[in-house]
Amino acid sequence: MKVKKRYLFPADYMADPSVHVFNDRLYIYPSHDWECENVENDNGDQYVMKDYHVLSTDDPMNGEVIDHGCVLKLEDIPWAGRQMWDNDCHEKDGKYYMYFPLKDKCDIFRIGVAIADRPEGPFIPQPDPIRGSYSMDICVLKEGDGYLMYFGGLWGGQLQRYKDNKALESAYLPEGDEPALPSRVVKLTDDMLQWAEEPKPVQVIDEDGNPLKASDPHRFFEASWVHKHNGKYYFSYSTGDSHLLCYAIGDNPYGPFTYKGVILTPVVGWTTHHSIVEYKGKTYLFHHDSVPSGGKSWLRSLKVCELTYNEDGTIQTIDGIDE
Ligand code: FUB
Repeated sequence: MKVKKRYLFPADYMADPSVHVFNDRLYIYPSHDWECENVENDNGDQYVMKDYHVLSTDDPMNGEVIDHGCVLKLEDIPWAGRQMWDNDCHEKDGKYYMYFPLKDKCDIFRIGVAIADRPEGPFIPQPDPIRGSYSMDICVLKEGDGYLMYFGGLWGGQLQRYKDNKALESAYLPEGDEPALPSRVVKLTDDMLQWAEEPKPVQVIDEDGNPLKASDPHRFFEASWVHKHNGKYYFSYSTGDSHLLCYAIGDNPYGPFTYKGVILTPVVGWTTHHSIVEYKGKTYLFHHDSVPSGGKSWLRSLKVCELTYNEDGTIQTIDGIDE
Protein backbone atom coordinates (compact mmCIF):
# COMPACT_ATOMS: atom_id res chain seq x y z
CA MET A 1 0.00 0.00 0.00
CA LYS A 2 1.08 3.57 -0.62
CA VAL A 3 1.36 5.79 2.45
CA LYS A 4 2.45 9.36 3.08
CA LYS A 5 6.20 9.56 3.66
CA ARG A 6 8.55 12.31 4.70
CA TYR A 7 12.24 12.86 4.01
CA LEU A 8 13.37 13.58 7.54
CA PHE A 9 16.62 15.41 6.94
CA PRO A 10 17.06 16.70 3.35
CA ALA A 11 20.15 18.73 4.31
CA ASP A 12 22.47 15.68 4.34
CA TYR A 13 22.79 12.05 3.32
CA MET A 14 22.11 9.71 6.23
CA ALA A 15 20.94 6.09 6.47
CA ASP A 16 20.23 3.11 8.77
CA PRO A 17 18.10 5.01 11.33
CA SER A 18 17.91 3.49 14.82
CA VAL A 19 15.20 5.38 16.69
CA HIS A 20 14.29 5.45 20.39
CA VAL A 21 12.14 7.54 22.69
CA PHE A 22 14.19 9.20 25.44
CA ASN A 23 12.66 11.84 27.74
CA ASP A 24 9.45 11.89 25.62
CA ARG A 25 11.39 12.84 22.50
CA LEU A 26 12.38 10.79 19.44
CA TYR A 27 16.14 10.42 19.00
CA ILE A 28 17.44 9.19 15.65
CA TYR A 29 20.86 7.51 15.45
CA PRO A 30 21.72 7.18 11.73
CA SER A 31 24.81 6.36 9.72
CA HIS A 32 26.28 9.40 7.97
CA ASP A 33 26.86 8.73 4.26
CA TRP A 34 29.82 10.27 2.42
CA GLU A 35 30.58 10.68 -1.27
CA CYS A 36 33.06 8.07 -2.40
CA GLU A 37 35.19 7.40 -5.45
CA ASN A 38 35.48 3.63 -4.87
CA VAL A 39 33.90 1.16 -7.22
CA GLU A 40 30.65 -0.29 -5.86
CA ASN A 41 31.16 -3.88 -4.76
CA ASP A 42 29.56 -6.68 -2.70
CA ASN A 43 31.99 -5.95 0.11
CA GLY A 44 30.38 -2.56 0.71
CA ASP A 45 33.58 -0.56 0.09
CA GLN A 46 31.38 2.30 -1.13
CA TYR A 47 30.02 2.84 2.41
CA VAL A 48 32.91 4.96 3.68
CA MET A 49 31.24 6.57 6.68
CA LYS A 50 33.51 8.39 9.15
CA ASP A 51 31.29 9.90 11.83
CA TYR A 52 27.86 9.93 13.46
CA HIS A 53 25.29 12.66 14.01
CA VAL A 54 22.24 12.49 16.28
CA LEU A 55 18.88 13.93 15.18
CA SER A 56 15.77 14.50 17.29
CA THR A 57 12.15 15.56 16.91
CA ASP A 58 8.85 15.54 18.78
CA ASP A 59 6.75 15.17 15.61
CA PRO A 60 8.27 12.85 13.01
CA MET A 61 5.81 13.54 10.15
CA ASN A 62 5.63 17.34 10.40
CA GLY A 63 7.83 18.78 13.14
CA GLU A 64 11.27 20.34 13.21
CA VAL A 65 14.14 17.84 13.08
CA ILE A 66 17.16 19.05 15.05
CA ASP A 67 20.68 18.00 14.04
CA HIS A 68 22.73 17.79 17.24
CA GLY A 69 25.87 17.71 15.14
CA CYS A 70 28.79 15.31 14.96
CA VAL A 71 28.78 13.24 18.18
CA LEU A 72 31.52 10.69 17.46
CA LYS A 73 34.16 10.49 14.75
CA LEU A 74 36.65 7.98 13.39
CA GLU A 75 39.80 9.81 14.47
CA ASP A 76 38.64 9.76 18.12
CA ILE A 77 38.55 5.95 18.21
CA PRO A 78 41.97 4.45 19.06
CA TRP A 79 41.37 1.08 17.32
CA ALA A 80 39.71 2.53 14.21
CA GLY A 81 40.36 1.31 10.70
CA ARG A 82 37.47 2.36 8.46
CA GLN A 83 33.68 2.34 7.93
CA MET A 84 31.37 3.40 10.77
CA TRP A 85 28.18 1.54 9.87
CA ASP A 86 24.76 1.23 11.53
CA ASN A 87 24.83 2.10 15.25
CA ASP A 88 22.26 1.96 18.03
CA CYS A 89 22.01 3.65 21.42
CA HIS A 90 20.28 2.90 24.71
CA GLU A 91 19.93 4.47 28.12
CA LYS A 92 20.80 2.97 31.51
CA ASP A 93 20.81 4.84 34.83
CA GLY A 94 21.03 8.23 33.11
CA LYS A 95 23.94 7.31 30.81
CA TYR A 96 23.59 6.74 27.07
CA TYR A 97 25.53 3.91 25.44
CA MET A 98 26.14 3.99 21.71
CA TYR A 99 27.12 0.70 20.06
CA PHE A 100 28.81 1.04 16.70
CA PRO A 101 30.38 -1.37 14.20
CA LEU A 102 33.70 -0.29 12.80
CA LYS A 103 36.48 -2.12 10.98
CA ASP A 104 39.66 -2.32 13.03
CA LYS A 105 43.15 -1.80 11.63
CA CYS A 106 43.07 -5.39 10.21
CA ASP A 107 39.80 -4.60 8.35
CA ILE A 108 37.71 -6.79 10.66
CA PHE A 109 34.39 -5.45 11.94
CA ARG A 110 34.30 -5.08 15.73
CA ILE A 111 31.65 -3.45 17.90
CA GLY A 112 32.62 -0.38 19.90
CA VAL A 113 30.89 1.38 22.78
CA ALA A 114 30.79 5.14 23.38
CA ILE A 115 29.17 6.83 26.37
CA ALA A 116 27.32 10.12 26.82
CA ASP A 117 25.47 11.93 29.61
CA ARG A 118 22.69 12.96 27.24
CA PRO A 119 20.92 11.24 24.33
CA GLU A 120 22.27 13.83 21.91
CA GLY A 121 25.88 13.19 22.95
CA PRO A 122 28.73 13.92 22.55
CA PHE A 123 29.80 10.27 22.96
CA ILE A 124 33.18 9.31 24.39
CA PRO A 125 34.50 6.02 22.98
CA GLN A 126 35.92 3.20 25.10
CA PRO A 127 39.57 2.45 24.31
CA ASP A 128 38.84 -1.04 22.91
CA PRO A 129 35.96 -2.76 21.15
CA ILE A 130 33.73 -5.28 22.97
CA ARG A 131 35.82 -8.42 23.64
CA GLY A 132 35.14 -11.13 21.07
CA SER A 133 32.78 -8.92 19.04
CA TYR A 134 32.34 -9.32 15.30
CA SER A 135 30.11 -8.27 12.37
CA MET A 136 27.79 -5.23 12.33
CA ASP A 137 24.24 -3.73 12.26
CA ILE A 138 23.37 -3.36 15.91
CA CYS A 139 20.02 -3.12 17.67
CA VAL A 140 19.72 -2.90 21.46
CA LEU A 141 16.51 -3.92 23.25
CA LYS A 142 15.75 -3.19 26.91
CA GLU A 143 14.35 -6.39 28.36
CA GLY A 144 13.32 -6.18 32.03
CA ASP A 145 16.39 -5.03 33.96
CA GLY A 146 18.77 -6.14 31.22
CA TYR A 147 19.67 -5.26 27.66
CA LEU A 148 19.98 -7.50 24.62
CA MET A 149 22.10 -6.74 21.57
CA TYR A 150 21.14 -8.08 18.14
CA PHE A 151 23.77 -7.90 15.43
CA GLY A 152 25.12 -9.40 12.22
CA GLY A 153 25.06 -9.05 8.46
CA LEU A 154 26.18 -11.02 5.41
CA TRP A 155 28.68 -10.21 2.64
CA GLY A 156 30.39 -6.91 3.63
CA GLY A 157 29.01 -7.47 7.15
CA GLN A 158 31.38 -10.46 7.52
CA LEU A 159 28.95 -12.77 9.39
CA GLN A 160 29.86 -15.65 7.02
CA ARG A 161 33.37 -15.57 8.50
CA TYR A 162 32.13 -16.91 11.88
CA LYS A 163 30.62 -20.10 13.26
CA ASP A 164 29.76 -20.64 16.93
CA ASN A 165 31.31 -17.21 17.62
CA LYS A 166 34.72 -18.27 16.34
CA ALA A 167 36.46 -17.02 13.22
CA LEU A 168 36.55 -19.62 10.41
CA GLU A 169 39.61 -20.42 8.31
CA SER A 170 37.45 -19.66 5.25
CA ALA A 171 34.14 -17.84 5.06
CA TYR A 172 31.10 -20.08 4.52
CA LEU A 173 27.81 -18.84 3.05
CA PRO A 174 25.04 -21.47 3.06
CA GLU A 175 23.26 -22.03 -0.26
CA GLY A 176 20.02 -23.50 -1.62
CA ASP A 177 18.12 -25.66 0.88
CA GLU A 178 20.64 -25.15 3.69
CA PRO A 179 19.32 -23.07 6.62
CA ALA A 180 20.03 -19.36 6.12
CA LEU A 181 22.71 -17.69 8.26
CA PRO A 182 20.97 -16.19 11.29
CA SER A 183 21.37 -12.86 13.06
CA ARG A 184 22.78 -13.09 16.60
CA VAL A 185 21.50 -12.03 20.03
CA VAL A 186 23.50 -11.55 23.22
CA LYS A 187 22.91 -10.12 26.71
CA LEU A 188 25.03 -7.14 27.75
CA THR A 189 26.89 -7.01 31.07
CA ASP A 190 25.46 -4.82 33.87
CA ASP A 191 27.97 -2.07 33.06
CA MET A 192 26.79 -2.20 29.39
CA LEU A 193 30.37 -2.51 28.15
CA GLN A 194 30.78 -6.21 27.27
CA TRP A 195 28.85 -9.28 26.22
CA ALA A 196 27.62 -11.22 29.26
CA GLU A 197 27.31 -14.55 27.42
CA GLU A 198 28.06 -16.26 24.13
CA PRO A 199 25.89 -14.81 21.31
CA LYS A 200 23.12 -17.13 20.12
CA PRO A 201 21.55 -17.51 16.66
CA VAL A 202 18.20 -15.78 16.08
CA GLN A 203 16.09 -18.41 14.33
CA VAL A 204 13.46 -17.30 11.80
CA ILE A 205 11.20 -20.28 11.10
CA ASP A 206 8.27 -20.91 8.77
CA GLU A 207 4.76 -21.90 9.95
CA ASP A 208 5.93 -25.58 10.06
CA GLY A 209 8.82 -24.75 12.37
CA ASN A 210 11.59 -25.09 9.76
CA PRO A 211 14.33 -22.44 9.52
CA LEU A 212 14.07 -20.27 6.39
CA LYS A 213 16.40 -21.57 3.69
CA ALA A 214 19.43 -19.77 2.28
CA SER A 215 17.66 -19.53 -1.12
CA ASP A 216 14.52 -17.94 0.36
CA PRO A 217 14.22 -14.27 -0.73
CA HIS A 218 12.72 -13.56 2.71
CA ARG A 219 15.66 -14.82 4.74
CA PHE A 220 17.72 -12.64 7.09
CA PHE A 221 20.62 -10.69 5.56
CA GLU A 222 21.28 -7.64 7.84
CA ALA A 223 19.65 -4.74 9.76
CA SER A 224 18.13 -6.57 12.75
CA TRP A 225 15.53 -4.64 14.70
CA VAL A 226 13.31 -5.85 17.55
CA HIS A 227 10.27 -4.09 18.95
CA LYS A 228 7.35 -5.20 21.10
CA HIS A 229 3.67 -4.96 20.28
CA ASN A 230 0.80 -6.40 22.36
CA GLY A 231 3.20 -8.55 24.36
CA LYS A 232 4.82 -10.15 21.28
CA TYR A 233 8.36 -9.63 20.01
CA TYR A 234 8.72 -8.51 16.39
CA PHE A 235 12.07 -9.31 14.78
CA SER A 236 12.46 -7.35 11.52
CA TYR A 237 15.38 -7.26 9.11
CA SER A 238 16.62 -6.55 5.60
CA THR A 239 16.87 -9.39 3.10
CA GLY A 240 19.82 -7.68 1.39
CA ASP A 241 20.11 -8.93 -2.18
CA SER A 242 16.33 -9.39 -2.49
CA HIS A 243 15.87 -5.82 -1.13
CA LEU A 244 12.93 -6.35 1.26
CA LEU A 245 12.23 -5.45 4.85
CA CYS A 246 10.61 -8.52 6.41
CA TYR A 247 9.42 -9.49 9.88
CA ALA A 248 8.78 -12.48 12.10
CA ILE A 249 6.95 -12.71 15.44
CA GLY A 250 7.91 -14.59 18.61
CA ASP A 251 7.10 -14.97 22.32
CA ASN A 252 10.71 -14.74 23.48
CA PRO A 253 13.32 -12.08 22.62
CA TYR A 254 15.83 -14.87 21.89
CA GLY A 255 13.42 -16.38 19.36
CA PRO A 256 12.46 -18.44 17.54
CA PHE A 257 10.47 -15.98 15.44
CA THR A 258 7.86 -17.19 12.95
CA TYR A 259 8.09 -15.51 9.55
CA LYS A 260 5.04 -13.32 8.85
CA GLY A 261 5.65 -11.13 5.82
CA VAL A 262 7.05 -8.07 4.09
CA ILE A 263 7.03 -4.66 5.79
CA LEU A 264 8.49 -2.63 2.91
CA THR A 265 8.90 -3.56 -0.76
CA PRO A 266 12.20 -2.57 -2.48
CA VAL A 267 13.21 1.09 -2.41
CA VAL A 268 15.43 2.99 -4.86
CA GLY A 269 19.00 2.02 -3.90
CA TRP A 270 20.58 -1.36 -3.09
CA THR A 271 20.24 -1.29 0.70
CA THR A 272 17.14 -1.08 2.82
CA HIS A 273 17.37 -0.63 6.59
CA HIS A 274 14.94 0.56 9.22
CA SER A 275 13.65 0.82 12.75
CA ILE A 276 10.13 0.67 14.15
CA VAL A 277 9.05 2.75 17.13
CA GLU A 278 5.84 3.64 18.91
CA TYR A 279 5.47 7.32 19.80
CA LYS A 280 2.47 9.29 21.06
CA GLY A 281 0.09 6.41 20.22
CA LYS A 282 1.31 5.86 16.64
CA THR A 283 3.80 3.40 15.18
CA TYR A 284 6.43 4.72 12.77
CA LEU A 285 8.71 3.04 10.25
CA PHE A 286 12.00 4.88 9.81
CA HIS A 287 14.09 3.82 6.81
CA HIS A 288 16.12 5.22 3.90
CA ASP A 289 16.23 5.33 0.12
CA SER A 290 18.45 6.80 -2.60
CA VAL A 291 15.89 8.88 -4.52
CA PRO A 292 17.36 12.31 -3.63
CA SER A 293 20.88 11.28 -4.77
CA GLY A 294 19.53 10.02 -8.10
CA GLY A 295 19.93 6.35 -7.11
CA LYS A 296 23.50 6.36 -5.72
CA SER A 297 23.35 3.42 -3.31
CA TRP A 298 25.98 4.95 -0.99
CA LEU A 299 24.18 8.33 -0.69
CA ARG A 300 20.95 7.62 1.15
CA SER A 301 18.27 9.81 2.70
CA LEU A 302 16.24 9.21 5.85
CA LYS A 303 12.50 8.67 5.52
CA VAL A 304 9.60 8.13 7.88
CA CYS A 305 5.99 6.97 7.53
CA GLU A 306 3.29 5.49 9.72
CA LEU A 307 3.03 1.73 10.03
CA THR A 308 -0.33 -0.03 10.47
CA TYR A 309 -1.10 -3.34 12.18
CA ASN A 310 -3.98 -5.59 11.20
CA GLU A 311 -6.24 -6.80 14.01
CA ASP A 312 -4.33 -10.11 14.21
CA GLY A 313 -1.05 -8.26 14.84
CA THR A 314 0.34 -8.68 11.32
CA ILE A 315 1.76 -5.60 9.60
CA GLN A 316 0.36 -4.00 6.44
CA THR A 317 2.98 -4.01 3.65
CA ILE A 318 4.14 -0.55 2.54
CA ASP A 319 5.30 0.28 -1.01
CA GLY A 320 8.97 1.23 -1.14
CA ILE A 321 8.42 3.30 -4.31
CA ASP A 322 6.23 6.36 -3.90
CA GLU A 323 5.50 7.42 -7.51
O1 FUB B 1 25.23 1.65 5.91
C1 FUB B 1 26.15 0.60 5.67
C2 FUB B 1 25.41 -0.69 5.57
O2 FUB B 1 24.46 -0.61 4.51
C3 FUB B 1 24.57 -1.02 6.77
O3 FUB B 1 25.31 -1.46 7.85
C4 FUB B 1 23.65 -2.00 6.16
O4 FUB B 1 22.55 -2.35 6.93
C5 FUB B 1 23.28 -1.30 4.89
O5 FUB B 1 22.26 -0.36 5.09
